[in-house]
Amino acid sequence: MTLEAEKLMNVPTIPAPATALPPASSEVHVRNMDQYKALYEQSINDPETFFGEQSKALSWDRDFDKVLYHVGNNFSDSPAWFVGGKLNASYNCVDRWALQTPNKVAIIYEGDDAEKGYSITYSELLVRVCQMAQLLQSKGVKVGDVVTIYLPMTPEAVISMLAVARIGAIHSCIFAGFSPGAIKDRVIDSNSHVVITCDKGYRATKVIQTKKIVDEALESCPDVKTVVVINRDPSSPFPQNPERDVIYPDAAASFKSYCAPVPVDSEHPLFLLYTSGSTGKPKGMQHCTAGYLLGALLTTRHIFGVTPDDTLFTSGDIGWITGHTYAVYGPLANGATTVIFESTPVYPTPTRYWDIVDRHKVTQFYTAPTALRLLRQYGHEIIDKYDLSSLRALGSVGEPIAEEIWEWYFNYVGRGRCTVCDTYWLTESGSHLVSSIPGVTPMKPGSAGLPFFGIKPAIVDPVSGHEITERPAEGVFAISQPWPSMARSIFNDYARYQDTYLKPYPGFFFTGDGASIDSEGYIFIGGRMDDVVNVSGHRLSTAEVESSVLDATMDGESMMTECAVVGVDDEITGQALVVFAVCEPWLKDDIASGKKIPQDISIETILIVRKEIGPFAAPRKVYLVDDLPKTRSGKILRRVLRKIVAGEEKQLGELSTLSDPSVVPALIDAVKNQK
Ligand code: 6R9
Repeated sequence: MTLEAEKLMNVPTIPAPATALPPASSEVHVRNMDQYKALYEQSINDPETFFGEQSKALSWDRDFDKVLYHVGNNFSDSPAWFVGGKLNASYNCVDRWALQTPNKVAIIYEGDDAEKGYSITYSELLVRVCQMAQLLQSKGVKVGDVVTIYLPMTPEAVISMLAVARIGAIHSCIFAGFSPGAIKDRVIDSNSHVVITCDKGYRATKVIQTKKIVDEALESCPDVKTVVVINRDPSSPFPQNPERDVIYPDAAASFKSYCAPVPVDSEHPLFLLYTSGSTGKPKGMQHCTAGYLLGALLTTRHIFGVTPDDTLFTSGDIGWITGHTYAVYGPLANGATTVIFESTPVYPTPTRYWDIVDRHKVTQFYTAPTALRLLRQYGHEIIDKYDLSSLRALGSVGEPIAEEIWEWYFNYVGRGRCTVCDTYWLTESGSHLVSSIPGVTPMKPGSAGLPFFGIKPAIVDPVSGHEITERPAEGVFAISQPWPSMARSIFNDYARYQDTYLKPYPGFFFTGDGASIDSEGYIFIGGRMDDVVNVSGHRLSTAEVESSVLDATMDGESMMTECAVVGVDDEITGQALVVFAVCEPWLKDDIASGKKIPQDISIETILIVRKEIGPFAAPRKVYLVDDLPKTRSGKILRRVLRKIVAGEEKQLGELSTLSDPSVVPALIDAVKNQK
């Protein structure tokens, strides 16, 4: 075990024991550690009985015949959950509450201007979902078709997702920060013929020309025959294509206020969500209906303690899995209220989150460390004037939460009363894998906590591929038993799914992260073991960014012969991207003759990545270098580049595999000279 892992494991339990903290719900579902342990044991040793019982939380159109079906052991063949069952996700999230409590608020919307916020009740939500569903059907959308949604955090994004699910189609949400190139790739890969978008987005007074971005992307997507445009500002024009565009809400208003949901099989795909992996092409992670929905429902209920009386505020965008599971499906499947927030945490003031918690009596607040790091800079005094007493649980997601941020969150936002649920999970897992449970499991700062029901963690030796069973242990974080909300495939590419998750460590589902586990079973996440960089909680593959740099042209000619992208520590965003690029000979000549200035080329490269992938992916710095550190077999040693940027050139480690060691001093000079 490394010193670092040992250090982590010695972190004491925080002074306020969790049992002294209030549970996250007055109607607690898991009451104490003994009950957690008993339920956990059952969920692992007898998942069929456990999840069979838990599945009663969903409404079924047809009961399933078998809880878990798979051939052979573990993951060796696609496990299927709730086989033979039929249900509909939008019925579970909307109808059953609209029938029982029609006037209860389902969605609270907050944008830039708090005065212009509004709420939507469950009965109103049902009408809007039904009308959108019929509009989609009228445009030919059928069971199993993929509909792309490119929308900012608005109620219409939720309505669109649920409308797609209502008719048995599959939604593919694309984060509204993505650029035309990234949208095009995802629309084509998912074979979408229908896209739902809006005229404009609004963030901290900035107006985003959403429709224009989509139009640009769709220039290369001839198969898209319909674009549903949510017209948010009827008073201002936006580019229209009469042959393709359908304007909402006008076009939906003529449909009936109710249409029956289409029951689908448990394993029927509910959505695709594209995420980055080690290789360039983003993967369309495919989630199924019953297992996913149950995972979302149970984690929201048991970890955050959400009941129908609660208001959950998840700041994560619906373009990411956090928004899917904890801003949409989790809260609505539990009949609770969800806050959909379109603006930024610092607009108009850095107290926006606390203001929302206070005004709407938010009971569970869920955000990412990157936002907390930003807000912490403004001091805690500005938080003190808000009444945050409604809060019962605080969630953190996307990256490890550093101890000082954890303490700030716990002390000043939670005021020492709320458990910090450091939730560890990923797009592929569908719902939380590891977290503290308020009032149940004690918190250890630095640790995400204990596994959720049905999650059997394994620490695997990266070299031998064998599970390390002694405790404490450190290695690759894997899961050794199927769980209901795991992604079922990569869209249209099950072989890639197997190669990425099942084959690296046979018998286990590989998460991509390293971790350690202490003698009490507490899990400490170490970070990605592949070439994935986490910028503000957004997963980016270095290969994806590299390919956009390599595709870059200037004056019609390719700019770079090769490049390497690495992630470096960043105070606010957690990690930031740094590019090392080698210019094409013509560009080198132009630089040498003074025709081109290196700074301009660096800026141009940053702009190209912004344009190709999205503003959030903009590299912090582009270094123009003569060569990259490569092994004799041509593999780029990104580790060396990371150390050089971090100023740790004395700790470059083993360099004997480099084909040309003289590149190292040259790189160190380049980084110093291009500060
Ligand atoms: C939900 C989400 C997944 C990657 C994951 C890991 C990192 C997420 C974390 C965490 C440490 C936590 N990650 N939660 N690392 N502690 N509590 O973020 O999904 O966008 O797919 O990212 O994020 O590295 O592998 P996704």
